[in-house]
Amino acid sequence: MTKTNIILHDYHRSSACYRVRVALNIKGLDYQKREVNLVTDGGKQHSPFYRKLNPQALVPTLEIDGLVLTQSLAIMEYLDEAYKRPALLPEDLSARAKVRSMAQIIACDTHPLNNLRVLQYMQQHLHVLGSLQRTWYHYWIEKSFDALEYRLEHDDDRGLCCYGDTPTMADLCLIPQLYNARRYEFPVDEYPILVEIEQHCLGLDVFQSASP
Ligand SMILES: N[C@@H](CCC(=O)N[C@@H](CS)C(=O)NCC(=O)O)C(=O)O
Repeated sequence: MTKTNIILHDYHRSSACYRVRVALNIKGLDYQKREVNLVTDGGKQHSPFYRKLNPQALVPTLEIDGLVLTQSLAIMEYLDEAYKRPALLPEDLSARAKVRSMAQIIACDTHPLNNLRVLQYMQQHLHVLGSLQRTWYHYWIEKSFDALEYRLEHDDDRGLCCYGDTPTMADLCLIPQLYNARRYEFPVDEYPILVEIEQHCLGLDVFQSASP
């Protein structure tokens, strides 16, 4: 059997890449990393070479035997469909919707508001920087973490992870977002359930070897 050739265009601090690194680890897939440094020389994501792969100039991009995939949620879904076990989504239809909903709270409604290009735009075009930028950053994390903490507190399906005792896409989005929150000195301790899930996940090899 020929070996699958997998290349992850990655930046170690990117939380969207972190999601995909954990997904690849859970699936037990070997892959090569190609660093796309988002900071040096104005950001390597803007290079003509990289923009051909990913015209949005965002990481991650995953190449699998020449197939080019972008958008971390789409990549995780692809991996979950192509490599069934261990699964990143539960079997049950309504449970799958629940997990996707938690993942999207982070990936669709939090992370895009605090992304590097948003912060750079605020700084360069709107002259919002320093503590004002931090206020913005914290505000959007708070909105989502409040909602997630509440949901998980009232959800009987919660276990060691957001759903049950094994990591799903919800955890793959939450743990990197907690990493970002800590980086920007957001008071995560106000969210005991999220932190408990984080502690559990960070004890697992699949997260440890993916962490920034
Ligand atoms: N929705 C995209 C978001 C990707 C994204 O925003 N990546 C960030 C790093 S976490 C990035 O490449 N930022 C570069 C920039 O803002 O210029 C995904 O989930 O893959």
